[in-house]
Amino acid sequence: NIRERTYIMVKPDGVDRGLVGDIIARFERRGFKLIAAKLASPGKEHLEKHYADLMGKPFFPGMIQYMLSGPVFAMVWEGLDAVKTGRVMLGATNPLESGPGTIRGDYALAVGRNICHGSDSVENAEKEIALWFPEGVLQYTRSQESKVFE
Ligand code: YYY
Ligand code: MG
Repeated sequence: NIRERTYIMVKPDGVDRGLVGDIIARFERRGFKLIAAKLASPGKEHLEKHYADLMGKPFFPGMIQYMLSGPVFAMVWEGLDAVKTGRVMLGATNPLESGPGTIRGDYALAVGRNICHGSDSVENAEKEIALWFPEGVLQYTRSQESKVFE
C-alpha cells in the first residue's frame, strides 16, 4: 500500500541528543512523505495510553518516567510498506541487537534508551496516529512521487 502510514516518534533521549534532524532525514531520503509532525510534552496518562499493551511489564514504570523526562518529536510518515520498513529503519528493540545502519544500531546501546518509536502494525499505527494527532494529518502530492512509487 503506497498510502500506508506509520507513527514515528523521537523519544526524549533522541531529542536531547539532537537526533531529530537525522531521523527526519533518514525517512525523507528513503522516499517517505511527512504528513504530520510536532514537538510535544505528553502527560503520564497519554503515555500510558500509547504504551497500554505493555502495562504490567516490570520495565513499564521506569519506561514511563523516561518518556516523561523531556519533549518528544511526533511524526506521521506515509509510503509503501511504511510500517514494516519503518521498523527495519529503527532496528531491533534492544539496540545491542540492532544492525549498523539502523537508527538504534547507529546511536543507541540500552533498550531503555533506544531513541525512537515506530508502530509495529498497520492497526496500531492508525490507533497511534489518532492518539497523537487528533487534529488530523495533511494530504498533499509531491512533485516527484512517480519517481519514488510505481
Ligand atoms: O516497539 P518497540 O519500541 O521496539 O518495543 P516494545 O516491545 O513495544 O517496547 C516499548 C519500549 O519499552 C521499548 O522501545 C523500550 C522499552 N522496553 C524496555 O525498557 N525494556 C524491555 N525489556 C522492553 C522494552
Ligand atoms: Mg512497540
